[in-house]
Amino acid sequence: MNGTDVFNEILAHLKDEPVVHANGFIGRESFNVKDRKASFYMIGSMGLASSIGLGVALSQPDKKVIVMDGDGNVLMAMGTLAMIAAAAPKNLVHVVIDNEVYESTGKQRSLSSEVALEEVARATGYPRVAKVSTRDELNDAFKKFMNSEGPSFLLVKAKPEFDHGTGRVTHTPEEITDRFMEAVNR
Ligand SMILES: Cc1ncc(C[n+]2csc(CCOP(=O)(O)OP(=O)(O)O)c2C)c(N)n1
Ligand SMILES: [Mg+2]
Repeated sequence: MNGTDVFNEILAHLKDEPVVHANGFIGRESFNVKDRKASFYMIGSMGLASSIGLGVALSQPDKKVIVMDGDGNVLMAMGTLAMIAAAAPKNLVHVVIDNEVYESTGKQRSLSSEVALEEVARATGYPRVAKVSTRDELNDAFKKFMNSEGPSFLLVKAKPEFDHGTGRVTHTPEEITDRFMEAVNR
C-alpha cells in the first residue's frame, strides 16, 4: 500500500468523525481521495497533528477522533506519545503511515526502519497497539480500534510512493479551521 491506498481504506470506514492530518503529502493524499469538512489538514507545524488530535479528543469525548500521522512527524514529536498515553483519551485512534522516509521533502530516510514506533507507543502506555502492512490487516485493525476504547496506535507500514499528480489542498488554513470547528461542534 502507498499513502493513497491507506486513505482509500480508512476513509471508507468514516462518516463525520474528526480526522486530524499531519503536514505534507499525508493531508494531500487524504484530500484527493475524499475532502471532508471534518478533516483538518495541518499545512505546516510538522509533528503537531497528534497534539491537535489529543486536544480535540479531550474536548469531544463522545466522538471518535482519528489522527493520521507520519513516521517523520512522530519522530519529531515523540514526547506527544507519552502525553497521549498519560491523558489516555478513550476516543483517540492514532494511525501512523510509516513509509520509513520523509517522503514530502524528497524521500530522505527516517529512523523508523531501525526504531519500532509501535513499541515506543506500547512502552508509553497506549492500551492498544497494532502494526499492519496489508489492506486486510489495516481494515481489521482499524475497525477493531474504532469499536474499542483507546487510545489506540495503529502503525501502517507503507510503500514510499507518491503520485505527483496528487494536487495540493485548495482550502486556505482559515477555511480548513472554520469548517473543521463547525463540523466538530455540531
Ligand atoms: C518544523 C518543520 N520541519 C520540516 C518541515 C518540512 N517537512 C514537511 S513534511 C516533512 C516530512 C514528514 O515526514 P512524514 O511524517 O514521514 O510524512 P511523509 O512525508 O513521509 O508522508 C518535512 C520534513 C516542516 N514542515 N516543518
Ligand atoms: Mg514518512
